[in-house]
Amino acid sequence: MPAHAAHALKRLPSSAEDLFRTEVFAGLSARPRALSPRWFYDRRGSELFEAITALPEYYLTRAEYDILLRHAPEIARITGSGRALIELGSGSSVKTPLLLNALAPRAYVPIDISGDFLHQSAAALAKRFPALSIHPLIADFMNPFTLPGPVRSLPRVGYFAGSTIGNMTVPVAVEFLRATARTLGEDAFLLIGIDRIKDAKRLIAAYDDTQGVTAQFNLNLIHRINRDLRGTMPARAFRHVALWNDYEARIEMHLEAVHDLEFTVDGESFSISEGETIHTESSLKYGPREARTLLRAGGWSPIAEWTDPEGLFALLLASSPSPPALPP
Ligand code: AVI
Repeated sequence: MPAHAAHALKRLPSSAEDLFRTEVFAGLSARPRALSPRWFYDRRGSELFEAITALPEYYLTRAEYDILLRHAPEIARITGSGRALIELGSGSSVKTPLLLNALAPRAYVPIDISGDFLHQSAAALAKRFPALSIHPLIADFMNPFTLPGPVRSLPRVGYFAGSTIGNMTVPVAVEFLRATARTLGEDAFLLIGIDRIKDAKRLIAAYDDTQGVTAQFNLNLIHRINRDLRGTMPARAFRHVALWNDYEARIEMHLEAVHDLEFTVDGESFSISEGETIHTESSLKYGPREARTLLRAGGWSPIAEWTDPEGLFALLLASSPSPPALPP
C-alpha cells in the first residue's frame, strides 16, 4: 500500500485474480455494495496515487514532509541513532531520506507487497546512501512476517507514513498495531502519520480535487475489473463521490451509478439502479486524543507528537511498553 501506492501488480497471478474475483462478486452482491481500496493499486492506480500526493488540495503528503523536515532531528534525539529503520509500505517516498539522514540507522528494511516497486526504490536509496545496509522485504505487513537475519539483533524503529492507518477500520488498525508491536519487539519505537479531523470542506476537497485526478483514481477500479475479470462495467455510467461521514469520522469515496444499468463480471450478471453507490474507500481521521487512544489500544505508548503549522496532520512517536515487571 502507498505507503501503498506500491501495489503495482502488472498482471494478477491466478491466486490474486481468484481473490479479486471473490471479493468483487461479494462486494457487488452486498448491500450496501463495497469494494476494498487495496484493489486501487494496479500500475495505473499507483501512478494516479502518486499524482494525488502532488495535488494542491491533497495536503497530507506535504504536511508530513514538512513535519519531518522540521522535526526529524528531534525525533532522532528521542530514538537515538543506530537502530534498524523498518518502513511499513512504500519506501519510494521523498520522506524516507529525511528520516535516514536524521536517524542514521544501522540498517533499513523497506517492506512492501510489490517486489518490483520495492527493489526499484531500494536501488535508488542505495545510490544515495551507499554506506547503509538495506534489506528490502516483500511481505504483506497486514500478516505476520519475519525480519531479515541481519537486523534481528538491532533495536528497531518502525515508520508507517501517509495516514495509511486511516484506510483501516478501527478493529483492523488495532490488530495491525498489535502485530507491529510484536514484530518490532521490546525497546522499539513506532513513528506513524495520522491525518486529523478538520473542516469538512477542506477534507472533501482533498478527495475530490478540481483536476479530477482522485475521480480517475476511483474510476480506475472499474477499468481494472473490466481488464482483470473480463467485466463489462461502463465507467461512464459511474461518477466519483467523496463525502464526509461525521458520525464515523471518515471520508468515504463511492462510485455512484448515473443511470440504471446491467453488466457482467466474468460471466456473472449484476444490475445497479441510478443513484446507488459502490463504497470503495474509507479514510478515517482522528483527533489528537483519539489518535493516542488508538495507539494505546494497539499496544503502544504515545510519547511525542508533531503537527504542521496549520495542525492538519500529525506525526506521532510511540514506544513499545516495557515488559511487565516481575513480582518481587
Ligand atoms: C493511501 N491513503 C492514505 C490515501 C488516503 O488519503 O486515504 C488514499 C487516497 N484515496 C484518495 N486519495 C488518496
